[in-house]
Amino acid sequence: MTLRLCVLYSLLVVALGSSVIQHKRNLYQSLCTELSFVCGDNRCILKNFVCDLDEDCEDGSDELNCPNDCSGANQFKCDNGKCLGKSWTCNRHNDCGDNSDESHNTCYAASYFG
Ligand SMILES: [Ca+2]
Ligand SMILES: [Ca+2]
Repeated sequence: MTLRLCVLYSLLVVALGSSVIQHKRNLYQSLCTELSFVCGDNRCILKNFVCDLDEDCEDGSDELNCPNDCSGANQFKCDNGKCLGKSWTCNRHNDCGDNSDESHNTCYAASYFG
């Protein structure tokens, strides 16, 4: 019985962990705060998800009126010129193709000097 509970618990931890690694989904907030962006349907998402090249509002309103030169606060420009949402950086996955989203400079230096 104890072993069984332990196995169940482990599965739960793995499931929760992978849902974090699986980027962001089901990200509508139950409460809108000053850190929220209000979508066209009046639901809220975190401001960090605005202009990150990924439609998080159902109507895509978080990706309207965004810079198209990769200069947005929630965007990251790879060394090879590719543009990513910032949430794709430092996730241990080479999303740029040249690994610049996972480089030491991107993931550590910025936090020391930024
Ligand atoms: Ca977005
Ligand atoms: Ca990445």
